Amino acid sequence: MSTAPARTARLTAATAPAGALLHHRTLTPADTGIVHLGLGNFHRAHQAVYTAAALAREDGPWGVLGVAGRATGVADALRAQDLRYTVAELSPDGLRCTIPAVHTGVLVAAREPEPVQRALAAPGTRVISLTVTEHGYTYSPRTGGLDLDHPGIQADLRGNRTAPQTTLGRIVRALQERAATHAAPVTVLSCDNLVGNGDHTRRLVQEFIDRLPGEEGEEVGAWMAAGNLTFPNTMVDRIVPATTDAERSAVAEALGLRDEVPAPAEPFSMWVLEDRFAASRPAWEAGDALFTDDVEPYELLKVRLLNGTHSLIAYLGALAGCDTIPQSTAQPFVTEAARAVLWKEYLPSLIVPDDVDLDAYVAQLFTRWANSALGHRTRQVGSDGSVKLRQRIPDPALLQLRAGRMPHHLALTVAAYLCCLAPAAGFDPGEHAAAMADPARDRLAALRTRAGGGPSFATAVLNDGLLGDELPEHPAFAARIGEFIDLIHTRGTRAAAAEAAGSA
Ligand code: CS2
Repeated sequence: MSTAPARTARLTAATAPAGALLHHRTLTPADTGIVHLGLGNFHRAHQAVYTAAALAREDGPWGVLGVAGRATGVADALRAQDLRYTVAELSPDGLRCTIPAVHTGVLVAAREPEPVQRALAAPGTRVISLTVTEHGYTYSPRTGGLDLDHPGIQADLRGNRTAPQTTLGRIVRALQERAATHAAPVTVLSCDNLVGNGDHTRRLVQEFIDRLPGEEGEEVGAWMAAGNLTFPNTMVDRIVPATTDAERSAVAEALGLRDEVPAPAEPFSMWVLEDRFAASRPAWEAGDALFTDDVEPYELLKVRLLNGTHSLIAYLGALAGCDTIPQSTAQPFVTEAARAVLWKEYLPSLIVPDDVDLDAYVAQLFTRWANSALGHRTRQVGSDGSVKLRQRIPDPALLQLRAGRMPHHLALTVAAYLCCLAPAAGFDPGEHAAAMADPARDRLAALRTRAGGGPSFATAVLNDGLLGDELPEHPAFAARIGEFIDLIHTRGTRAAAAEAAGSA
């Protein structure tokens, strides 16, 4: 993996430079208070950094056991590095390296299911946190409930308690164990970009329990109803790309040490949480996390202005041959479309929190997207659109449509997504679109083959539930998406964006 010379020493507990450590306690497995599902870069560059700040301010049992779902690479590299890794903060001003050192262990659920279940059910576990991406919640975009067609969900609803395959299965099976052993209350903390992420997780957990066969769910259901569990809503924000050799080399040069798994991140970071913890929590405010009674306005602000606009930037950019988000926003037509969707179509659906200076927030978004030191790829943001767009598009689009206005740029977002994922025969959306992963790719391709032109394809997709069950009641929206699809195919992405700009 590494491009650093083999003789460069590896980052470990012994070699980690004291000046880069964010706190100075040596944690042991006995300090584990958080079991975190999802060992990706986002967790390692976000929650881990806040937890390090909390530990630097006050002592507490807040070590993190990190659990990867299936991939073994990060977990194995972390074990070889005594659980140390670098957060590589990248901006045009340069590189800043810090080492959170908050992990007390790492596991891979698919490889080591039993220790994972034991850790989730352990009395010392006070917080079960999640960054499993929108896709990891195995929910159906159509209903918002559990995806009952998902083979993992089907297996887990039937399966045993020791080796569940899905995140929800793992959580519920562990909660059953906690209920049976009268274990301490626990907080389930979703840190993913879902609107009302805590409420969403609670609903899915409840539905999973309700669907357990026979009386299997009774005990845990009663335990949950007795208030032993909380699901605070959170808003999380930090742009965190995938690791490449460029970051490995930059870190090796800066620290003089080889880190196989640095987590690149932008300098900006924000975390807003509801303070509803079942069994206490780390002093995350030490890292500037904001605790509030009402996270929703912050979540909507972020999921729509940042993530929603991000999707448009990713799909238009990929179709225009751009590898990265900064390359995409360097195209004037993309920036113009981004401004239009943000100000005219997302913003009217929001109540901006009092402490947010909107102009400054939006200006900062464009600066963040333009961070060329970061190399955030259009294919990363464009992946899993089928579960991401469900969170970003329907409510703002419905608000406009019900007021008699056509949200042209939201339609353009969906059209650009569909052109990336399911192009008509003979249209090449380019390598960046081809590299986007999406659980709906095959399904969309089948709908595309059956449909004639863009409008019939868009209608079929909406009727299939891609964006929930209310947008199909507005056929003009599908028709507009279809027109943009045809325009992209016949006259190109810029022409479609110009048409949207002219209509807005
Ligand atoms: C992005 C997010 O991939 C995506 O869909 O919009 O991952 C975004 O970078 C983060 O939410 C920023 O906090």
